[in-house]
Amino acid sequence: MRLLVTGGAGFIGTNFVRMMVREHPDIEITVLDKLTYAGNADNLADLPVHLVVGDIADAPVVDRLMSKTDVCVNFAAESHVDNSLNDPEPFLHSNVIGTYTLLEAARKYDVRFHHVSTDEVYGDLPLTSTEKFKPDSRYQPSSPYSATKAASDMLVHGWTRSFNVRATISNCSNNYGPYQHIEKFIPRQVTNLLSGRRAKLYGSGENVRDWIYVLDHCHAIWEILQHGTVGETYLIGADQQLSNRVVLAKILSRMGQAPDDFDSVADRPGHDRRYAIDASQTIAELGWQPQYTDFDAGLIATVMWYQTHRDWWQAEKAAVEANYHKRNQ
Ligand code: NAD
Ligand code: TDX
Repeated sequence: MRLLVTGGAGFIGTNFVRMMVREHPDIEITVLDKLTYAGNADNLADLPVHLVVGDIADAPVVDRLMSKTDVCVNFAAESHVDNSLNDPEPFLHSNVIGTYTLLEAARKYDVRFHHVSTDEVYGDLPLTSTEKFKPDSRYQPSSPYSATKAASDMLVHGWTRSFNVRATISNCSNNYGPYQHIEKFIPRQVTNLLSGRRAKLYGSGENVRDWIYVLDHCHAIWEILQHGTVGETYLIGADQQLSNRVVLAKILSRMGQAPDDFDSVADRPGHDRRYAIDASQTIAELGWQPQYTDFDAGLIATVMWYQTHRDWWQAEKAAVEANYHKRNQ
């Protein structure tokens, strides 16, 4: 099988490509990645994969690569909500035009296409309820990021129904693990503490995220590619709902800091209150199950990864924090 992985030099894409090389060395992998600030070619440097540096919205490049593949998994996207509040344009380009460009080429060459999406397309849930997102929950995105991801999902639906593109979609909850960019919540706090800065909690910290270890997400995607039904949406989550305040307390404790050793900072505008995924349909249909269900163990492994991979993040740290600081002025 020839597999094209777009966005394969980012957080989840890197974990997916590394998993595939480890567990399915017979598969021929090409990565198409623009290497934005979030992509890092070094993540893949030791692997027998072909990296093409390019944009998923560049039709000639996409056409050439799609003509030579059997399957395409699309991880490529602008992925950070805070950045989308600051400047939405790159989100429209990569998430909407990029997905459209991939779909047109998948249609032309009849390539099996899997689109990696997010639970944020469903908006948020009240803090007090026990409700969870289901595959037929209403789309009501809150941010430019989630609005563009919702738009990309809709494009996939349209191309599947009208043009018979053999596509599936997965909507996953918050991932954590190695190779996540230090702008994101967990790695930001861990690297703040490792670099002598204080942790930063938005608003009240009561907002809840449903955490999944990145490899569980990657295994689910591989199951969908092998056994999923074209036209279907698969929800992926590990049922690990925790408030940001609780996650931060675990990080502080693990890293030997006092429980109150953090700054409460301005809240994110439009901040989604709670996400929760009901993955029962995915589990029933595919037999996939999350394996890394001990959040504390996964968090410790993640903290250790950032402790032992300073060279991966240190050069960027000051600029990422300066960027946050500028926005909060
Ligand atoms: P990331 O920001 O770490 O990586 C994105 C990658 O895509 C980078 O390597 C970047 O260089 C590349 N890219 C961006 N625009 C591109 C373009 N126009 N052409 C080619 N490459 C481009 O993101 P991530 O956290 O790994 O997320 C991957 C996908 O999974 C995204 O589609 C995201 O919406 C989705 N997702 C993420 C999470 C999460 O918790 N991180 C949860 C659910 C879904
Ligand atoms: O410094 C911070 N302090 C803080 O309290 C940061 C960066 C975040 N937060 C809060 C905001 C959120 O409630 O932590 C929570 C998680 O924030 P992010 O890491 O920015 O993730 P989120 O906005 O939930 O989106 C993530 O999960 C869904 C990914 O970035 C998306 O790509 C994915 O679709």
